[in-house]
Amino acid sequence: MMYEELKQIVGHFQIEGEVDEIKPLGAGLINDTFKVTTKEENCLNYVLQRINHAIFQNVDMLQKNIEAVTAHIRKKLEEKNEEDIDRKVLHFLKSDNGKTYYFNGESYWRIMVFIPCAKTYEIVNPEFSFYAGQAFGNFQAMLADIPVQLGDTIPNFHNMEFRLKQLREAVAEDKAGRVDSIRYYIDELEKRADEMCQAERLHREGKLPKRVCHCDTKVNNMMFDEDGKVLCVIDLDTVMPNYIFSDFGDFMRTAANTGLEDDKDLEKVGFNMEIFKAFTKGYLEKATFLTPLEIENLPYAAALFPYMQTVRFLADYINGDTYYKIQYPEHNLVRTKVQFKLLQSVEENMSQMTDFIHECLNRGLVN
Ligand code: GN1
Ligand code: MG
Repeated sequence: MMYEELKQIVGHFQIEGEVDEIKPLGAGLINDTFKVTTKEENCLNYVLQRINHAIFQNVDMLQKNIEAVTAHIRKKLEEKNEEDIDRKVLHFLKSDNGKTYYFNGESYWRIMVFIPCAKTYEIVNPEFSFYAGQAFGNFQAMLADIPVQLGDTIPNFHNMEFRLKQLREAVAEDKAGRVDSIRYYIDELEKRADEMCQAERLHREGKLPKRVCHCDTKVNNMMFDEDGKVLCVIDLDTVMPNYIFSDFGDFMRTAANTGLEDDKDLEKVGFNMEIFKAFTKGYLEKATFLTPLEIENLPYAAALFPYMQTVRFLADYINGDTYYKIQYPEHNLVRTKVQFKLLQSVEENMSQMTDFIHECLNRGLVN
């Protein structure tokens, strides 16, 4: 997209100062993100995003969710007399139509304030993971009493039964003629399908609640300050009611993977138990609302997310790459292989994870 067009879009929002530069930012697979730098040194900088409207079909609901979530978190931080609140919760600007988004006849756009002196990471050490665990536990705790009912910005987003149904449909249609080459993965996924749909079953039986979750706790969706402390959680598009497994599981899937999400060298991919332990400690310390059933199932959550992501990447590969941004034709297949290798490594660590959770329970680390 041309600089002038982007600048015009920015012009529909009340920013401080004059635009100097607009450059691509981040590594998200769904939305397009840009950093808007202003000329004046004492003015704020901004983040401009084009919302992927094919995926987030109800942008009005999406932004209402985000406004409710950020307002609630801000209020909680103010009540606690926290310092530096503007770096601890996102702030979205209103456009000239009074909404926190702008439609230019083609796409939906939004602008938030760029948080200064903050960093995101693709890889974290155990110490940072501990802080991240506290931050996500805290995030869920702060949102536990949000006074509005949040909408499902993507219906059935982390519903494993639904994701398997989508995979099976993709296989039946075989739009890109790729099914024959990936039979091995389909069979491996089917072997585990029943076990992996446990959350949906527990929910139906009334044993597992839905709580407000972030639902995209990739390690790179968190901003850290100069000392490695978490400032805030970003990428709020998928904040919606779900099982807490989502936030625990997706962080493990990304942070405890010793390789990259699209590593071509599968030798590098594996599950790092030190990251698991550190994150779990931090999370359990803050997520004091968890039920024993939720806690006991955290190892299941660690397996569920690489499993679900294998299903999602594979389905997209079979469909001919219509959902995730790709950089080369086999990209979704490479991602599928990584997630599956990670899942196998999680499975090898299952009993160790369970022991660790019991240890935490026995040592009273859990309320
Ligand atoms: C997408 O937008 P991003 O890159 O943070 C996806 C997640 C996947 C992830 C895989 C709305 O997240 O669910 O886990 O890619 N978001 C959506 O990397 O589908
Ligand atoms: Mg992201």
